This record gives sequence, C-alpha cells and structure tokens, in this order.
Amino acid sequence: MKTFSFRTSEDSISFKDYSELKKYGLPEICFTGRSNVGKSSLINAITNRKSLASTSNKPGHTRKIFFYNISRKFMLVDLPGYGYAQVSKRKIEEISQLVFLYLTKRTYLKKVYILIDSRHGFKESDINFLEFIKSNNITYQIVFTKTDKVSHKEREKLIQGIQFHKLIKNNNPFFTSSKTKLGIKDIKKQIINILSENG
Ligand SMILES: Nc1nc2c(ncn2[C@@H]2O[C@H](COP(=O)(O)OP(=O)(O)OP(=O)(O)O)[C@@H](O)[C@H]2O)c(=O)[nH]1
Ligand SMILES: [Mg+2]
Repeated sequence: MKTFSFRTSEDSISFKDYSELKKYGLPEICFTGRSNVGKSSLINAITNRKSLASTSNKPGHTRKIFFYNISRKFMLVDLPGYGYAQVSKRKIEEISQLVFLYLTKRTYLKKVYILIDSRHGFKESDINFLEFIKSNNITYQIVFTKTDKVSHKEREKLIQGIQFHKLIKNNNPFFTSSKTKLGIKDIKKQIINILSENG
C-alpha cells in the first residue's frame, strides 16, 4: 500500500464558477454537508493544520469550492454547505448550481464524504441531498461530526437510526471529532486506500 503524507505547503485555490474550475489531473476527495456541520474543521484535522480551511461559528461561511493540494498527490475539496436559509435566494441558486455541476461532472472525483452533525442527526436537506447522490451513483460515505458534543447514549441512537434508514443502510459511517481527533486516522486510512485503488 502506498503511503501519503497529508501535508500541504500551498494555500487553497478557490472557485465560485464551475467554468473557472481548473483541471488538476489529480484524484479528488470532497467534503459536503449542511452549513456549520464542520467540513472545514475536518479538513484542518486531516491535514493537521489549525487554520488551513477557514472555519466560523456562523453558518454559510464557505461560499466557494476550495481545493487543497496534498503532497501533489491528490486534492481535498471543501464544498459550500447546503441547508442554510440566511443567504439570498439567488446566492443559494448560484451555490447549488456550482455544487451540482461539481458533483455530477467532475471525473477526478473519487469519493464524497457527507457530514452529519451528531447533535442533530439527519435533517430533511440531508435526505434530499442523499437521494440526489444516490440517483447519480456518486460514491459516498457518511461522517458524523462533533461527537465530543454528544453522550454515548445519543451516539447509540444515531447508529440505530442508520440501521433503519434505507438510504444509508450498510454505509459504515465514521464517527469523528475535529476537537478530540476521534476517527481522523480512520478517514485518512480510507483515503489512502481509495488512492491506492485508483493507481
Ligand atoms: N466541539 C466541536 N466543534 C466543532 C467541531 N467541528 C467543527 N466545530 C465548530 O463548528 C463550527 C462550524 O465549523 P466549520 O468547520 O466552519 O463548518 P463548515 O461545515 O465548514 O461550515 P460552512 O462553511 O458554513 O458550511 C465552528 O465554530 C467549529 O469550531 C468538532 O468536532 N467539535
Ligand atoms: Mg466551511
């Protein structure tokens, strides 16, 4: 198995229009989910950087697609969050279009991690998004975030929810915390496997 360091020396490159998106010729792994779920924080935890990806407690912070070149081997991609109502309708449409085109057209995309806040579980916007992902045959995996904020009991409840919901049955979700670093090593291991499988 090949090993990769998850270091990045360069800063991010961001795009707000699909037509501007560069072709890097490198495999891409992307993170998506509702606004404020912890996408940018997870990228920081994976790359072991405090503020590579800009984070905020204000939902709707990331409004463009951000690419992080990791050791010139692959790209980690931070997508704008969905399910956030506090931006204008036009802005939501622009962002949705960008995310839609990226997810459906990008041939370099190898995996989509869908993040779910452990405190809130699946919301209607998550279910709609999952339906879209499944109907487009996009490879995805569920990642529960902010597990440091929930009790063991609440975590068990989340697991039971997964068993029962047909959309995510057998998806083997990750349980993570960008604060305690729970599950970060496991995601990194899986990314290395995906990259090995893709040559
Ligand atoms: N306790 C705790 N807080 C977290 C964790 N991950 C993220 N947060 C906090 O949650 C807030 C949102 O985190 P972001 O990483 O900016 O979330 P995002 O999904 O990128 O948000 P948008 O860019 O707005 O879509 C910030 O205040 C983070 O500090 C975690 O694992 N544990
Ligand atoms: Mg963000």
